[in-house]
This record gives sequence, structure tokens and C-alpha cells, in this order.
Amino acid sequence: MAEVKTATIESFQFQGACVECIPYGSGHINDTFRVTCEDNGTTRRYILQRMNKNIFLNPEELMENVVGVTSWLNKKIQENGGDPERETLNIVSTKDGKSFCVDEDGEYWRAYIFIEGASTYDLVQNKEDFYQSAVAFGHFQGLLADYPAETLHETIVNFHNTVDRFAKFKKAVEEDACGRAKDVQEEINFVLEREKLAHILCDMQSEKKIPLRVTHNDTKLNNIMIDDETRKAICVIDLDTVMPGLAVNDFGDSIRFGASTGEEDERDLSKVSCSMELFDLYTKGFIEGCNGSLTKEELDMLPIGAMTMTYECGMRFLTDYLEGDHYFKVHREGHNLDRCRTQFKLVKDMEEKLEQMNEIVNKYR
Ligand code: ADP
Ligand code: GN1
Ligand code: MG
Repeated sequence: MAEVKTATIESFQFQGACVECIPYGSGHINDTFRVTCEDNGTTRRYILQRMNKNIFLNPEELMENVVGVTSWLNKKIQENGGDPERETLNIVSTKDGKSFCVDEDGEYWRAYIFIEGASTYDLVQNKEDFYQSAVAFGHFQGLLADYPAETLHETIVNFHNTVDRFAKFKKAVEEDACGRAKDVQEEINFVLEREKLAHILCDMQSEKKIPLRVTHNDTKLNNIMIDDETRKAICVIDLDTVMPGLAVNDFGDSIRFGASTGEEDERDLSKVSCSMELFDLYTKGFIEGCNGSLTKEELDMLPIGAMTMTYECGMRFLTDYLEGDHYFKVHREGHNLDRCRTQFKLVKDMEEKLEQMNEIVNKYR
């Protein structure tokens, strides 16, 4: 985790004097801090983030996307009578009026207003929350349906191109940079045996059987804020990967994370399975939230989206493990391997439950 220099904090238009700055949240990518400022007895809090420029190779383009998307959402939320202060991210500008600053080490920083009275979760604690998050993610897609997609930069090229992810995985196995491949043959074979799965949605997309839409692309439960009182999912956060993508992948990534009965890095795999009760709730909420916009083919492919995103994510964790843990933040030895194993346990479980998942989708279409 980066250190925050006083000069970085002073670059932003925070109101009052900073009295605390602490690491915050459990994201795997950026370095996130919560900043507290005091101003004549009024306390204000902010989120300050060091963007990961090893992953987001062009932070300036990334911030252009975030500025574009947040101002678009702000306008739509106002039109719908909502509260844009809490229902979308609000960028705090720097003192020279920019959406980010670059520190003396060349690191990129940005800040948002801290959304008070709401929380993010790494595991579903209250089933209704998961349903609410589904409605909100579906609705989010609707708000961006007419966003000028051609103005969005591709912040990570081939982000959910599972075929490309598979090729990168194979390269990591061949190169075996850390000599770890021999110990994870079972996991490697798991990926290789399922190569076909990597192609299903990519092929449908290139054959234009399913449409490209402006999607979030990182729809895990801890990227949505749930109001502590009303329990409504009020704000979709982590907009770094908003790009043209597949609705079924947004659905799938939420299932991968939120319908699991265990945390993403759970070591006791007996605790990890794909809950059909949670799948049912999310499916109902997502279809409602999309409000009739999903095509027949998209609806057909929702369960495959769940399986593909889980397979892809497990493959990405395993690739990172083989390459020496340089992409996802790790907090213990073998962390990426533990994460990969939960994903493969889920894939196996989903393979067995595919019929059940199809029946659930059919109930709500
Ligand atoms: P990462 O890309 O590393 O996942 P996120 O943007 O998702 O980073 O932020 C990490 C965590 O910080 C979130 O899961 C959430 O708990 C918290 N967070 C981010 N933005 C806000 C905000 N505006 N208000 C309150 N909490 C936030
Ligand atoms: C990362 O940023 P965060 O922690 O919300 C990753 C996602 C993965 C997820 C796995 C930009 O999400 O793609 O699905 O970890 N984000 C990026 O938990 O790679
Ligand atoms: Mg996040």
C-alpha cells in the first residue's frame, strides 16, 4: 500500500483540515484511503485513491471515462428525481481544477466524496441486499444504454475476452516464471479441459448474436454501496472498467462473487458453492432492473455468463499466481491460488446446476 504524502492531500479541494487518512476497503487493484477533514466543527470524509498505473496504462484516459460517466449519471439521476450526491460517485477536483493529480513520483491520484451511511460487502449478509444489488446493476446498464460508447476509452484491452485470457494463461504455464506450475497441475488441467467454455460468449459476440452494450465489467458485490437504513443499493462504484461489453458478463460476475456461499479467498472449499437461492434472487432483480432490454439470446446465456466469468476469474488468479502475483493485491502466500480454487469449485458446482439455473431464468423472462 502506498504512503499518502501531505502534498497529495493538499492537492485536492477537500474542505477543512485533514485529521485522518487510513487505508480503506478490500479492492484488489487501487490503493484506497479514507480521508477525514474537520472544518469549523463539521466533519467531511473523502475517498482518495492511487490509481494502479501498472494495470490502467493510461490513467488520463481512464479519468476521462470516469468524468464522462459520472456527469452522465448525475444528469440522469437528477432527471429521475434521485439524489446525485449519494447515487453516483462525485469526483473531488484538484485545486487546479483537474480530476486527478500526479505526485512527485509520477503516481496518479483521484478523490471522491465519501458516501456516508452506506456499506459494501464481501459476502452476502442479508439476502435482500443481493436482490437490491441486482436491480441496481441492471438499472445502471439502462442509465448508460444511450451513452456515446465511441467516446469511451478501452481502459484495459481485451478485459473480458476469455479467449485472449486463455492464451495468456497458456503462455504463463509455458514460461512458468516462478517454477510454480508443477505444484498446480490439477488447477492447470481444470482450465485446459474447459477451453471450449472460453469461446462460447466470445464467438456469439463476434457473430453479433449478442450485442455490445456499455457495461460495468466489474460487478462484484463490493462495488455497490448499500444504504445502511433503507437497505437499497444506492450507488454503483468502481467505474474504472466501464466500457463496451456484454450484459451477460455483468450478470455473471455478480453471480461469481455474490452467489457464492464462501468468500472469494475461502480456504475451506467445503464452504464454497453456488447458492441457487441467491442465483434466483439475483436473476429476478437483474431482469427487473434491465427493464425488458435483454434480448432472448442474452437471457438464454445468463447461466453461461455466470460460468464463464467464474472460469475466467479463476484462470486470471491462476495466471497471476504463476507469474508471481503482480496483478491482484495479495495478503498472504498462495492467496491467488486460494482464490483460484474457490472459483474452480464454483465452476464445477455450476456445471452440475446448469439445468436448475436455466429453469430459474425461465421463471423470470
Ligand atoms: P478497487 O478498484 O481497488 O476495487 P474501489 O473503487 O472498488 O477500488 O474502492 C475500494 C473500496 O472502497 C470499495 O469496495 C468501497 O468499500 C470503498 N469506496 C470506494 N468509493 C467509495 C465512496 N465514494 N464512498 C464510500 N466508500 C467507497
Ligand atoms: C478486481 O478492483 P476490484 O477489486 O473491484 C478486478 C476484477 C476481478 C476482481 C476479482 C480492474 O476487481 O476484474 O473480477 O478483482 N478488476 C480489475 O475479485 O482487474
Ligand atoms: Mg472495487
